[in-house]
Amino acid sequence: SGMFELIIIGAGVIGSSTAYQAAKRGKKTLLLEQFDFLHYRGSSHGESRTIRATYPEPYYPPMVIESEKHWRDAESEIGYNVFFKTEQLDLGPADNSSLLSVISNCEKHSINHQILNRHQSNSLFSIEIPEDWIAVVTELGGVLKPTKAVAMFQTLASKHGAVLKDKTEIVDVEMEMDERRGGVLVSSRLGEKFWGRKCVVTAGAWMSKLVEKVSDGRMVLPIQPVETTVFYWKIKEGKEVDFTIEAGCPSFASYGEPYIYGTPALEFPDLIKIAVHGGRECDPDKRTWGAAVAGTEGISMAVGCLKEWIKSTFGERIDWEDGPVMSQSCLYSLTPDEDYIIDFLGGKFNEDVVVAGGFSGHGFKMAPVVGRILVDLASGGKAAAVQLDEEIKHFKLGRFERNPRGNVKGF
Ligand code: PYC
Repeated sequence: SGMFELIIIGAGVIGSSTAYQAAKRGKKTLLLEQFDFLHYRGSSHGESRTIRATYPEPYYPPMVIESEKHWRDAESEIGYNVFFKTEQLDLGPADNSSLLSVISNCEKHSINHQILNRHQSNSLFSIEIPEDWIAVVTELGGVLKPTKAVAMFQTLASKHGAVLKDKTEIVDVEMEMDERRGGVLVSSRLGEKFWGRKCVVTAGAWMSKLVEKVSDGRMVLPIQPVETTVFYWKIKEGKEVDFTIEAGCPSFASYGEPYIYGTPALEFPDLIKIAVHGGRECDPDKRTWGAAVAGTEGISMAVGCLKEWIKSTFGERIDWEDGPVMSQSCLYSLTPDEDYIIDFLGGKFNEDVVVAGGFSGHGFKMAPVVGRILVDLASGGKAAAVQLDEEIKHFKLGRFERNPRGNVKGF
């Protein structure tokens, strides 16, 4: 078959938004997925993801601000919403260095924010914090609907002419040897071959395995799959407080130890999502589900922490005594510094293969801007990388020390 300008391996939110942006720019695009589209085995499924512009690192807020525009553009094009906006409330000890950096980044990037003491937090949001804590309110927060958002990008990509193919596991990526043809050859387990000018690998928790395989063991990306579990808690009946977005409930994060976060009641009536950022290392192809996960020590510790936190923060408005009423699991792809990897793969692939992964549990919200960057990089090569340097310099593979075999060292 003919040559695609861009082949994208992995149809989670990053790959799907990349396919949308590439196809919209008129590029002949192929989006490949190893399982069924919209499957529940990776990091892009489910009912809610947080969006917030509050970051301790100065380089993420502009990416979130740009993403908001792209989220709204895609919504207008498809005709439904995937982004439910509300305020973001970040809580923590008044001297917490991450929270102080969040505040200085709000100042730096002109993000409207207000700093509240415990009395103001309690009266404005019915969220109680300790005496020596503060709460930072910003206007860009809320919830993204993941499965719906990925379906949106796939539908739009297809509308703009992209070819979408699922149940296609990729086992090899090679450079085309015939110089007149050029480009990259991508092979599936079933023996199909796809030919592209450029290739972008957005394989989520499978990133490291896939790159190791296609580089014949020479390149090992430091991306560790981690299984996390989110919990839903019952809002007690008959209480005056309304935890919906319509009633002004914010999305929230607590910069204590551990980092706890939550989103308003939206996806399930009378339930609120409150969870701990973190999880346990796993092999994405050998997961234990359900009861096996629920029985782990990590889960009981997380639930214990959450009960204490909910009791002191929301008191009797949420039923913490009986524990969560529902849980769902999902994968993170952690890098050692929890910053993303967005770079050319290098080696024999030079600039023809671009990798994007290691989103470390905080990438969903930024899928639109990452998609834009990936299409820029894949189309413009090294010259584009120079132009984008300010945006991508924190995401380069070179930051991980290389060992003598040329591998990128892990943890
Ligand atoms: O990006 O806000 C976030 C987040 C919270 C928990 C995991 N990721």
